[in-house]
Amino acid sequence: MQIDVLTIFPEMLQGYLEQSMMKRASEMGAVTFNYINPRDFTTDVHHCTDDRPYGGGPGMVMKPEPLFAAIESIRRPESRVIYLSPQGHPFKQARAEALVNSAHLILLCGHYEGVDERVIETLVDEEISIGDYVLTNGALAAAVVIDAVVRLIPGVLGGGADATAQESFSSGILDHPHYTRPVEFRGMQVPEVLLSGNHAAINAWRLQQATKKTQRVRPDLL
Ligand code: 9D3
Repeated sequence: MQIDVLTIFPEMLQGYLEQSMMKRASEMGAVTFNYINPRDFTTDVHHCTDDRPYGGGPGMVMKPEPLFAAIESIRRPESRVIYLSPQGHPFKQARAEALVNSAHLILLCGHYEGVDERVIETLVDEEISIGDYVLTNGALAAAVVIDAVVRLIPGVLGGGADATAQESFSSGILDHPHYTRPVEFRGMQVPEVLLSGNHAAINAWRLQQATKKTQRVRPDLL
């Protein structure tokens, strides 16, 4: 899988994508990350990527010319162009599971107030938001989407073929509590059932705990 990120602040993403699991994924050849700076596709002397909004109002808007030039220079028939913006579809695990089947993702990070609407109408296949809160720009959102997708590429996550099969959100509810040694810590005990060796009882307890937690914190999932 190839992932090209269009951003005027590539360093914001590089720091994250060059560590840990994302680094491992690119080292094993499961994914290739490229960074494309729209500034490199400007033709004016000051290399302007933004301009004032028609109709007035605060902030600046990313100009269409550098974004069209940048995207048209890298896009192929199999490319999927995703624009990260607060106006996008809320990002869910199901989208990550669908996107992992793409050969080429182009992630366009919003900066300033957003991008010229003609870019969205003409070049963007899908607009994604990572949640209902306000970020300063789309770079962190791109890192979130990339992380969620790349860890699903077979072999990237350690722990065998179905390491992602048992996890929270795949089952539709939150995870159960976890314990490790010591069996008593500052007077707090590990629940007896987990020491029993009775796997049917352990699974029943975990499902009950997960359901209670989901009811309490995320009733919308039930
Ligand atoms: C006043 C209107 N604001 C839109 C809600 C302006 C605005 C705020 C923040 C415009 C851009 C941004 C920068 N955010 C993103 O680019 C972004 C984002 C986000 O802020 N929240 C959740 N998901 C995303 S994806 C990209």
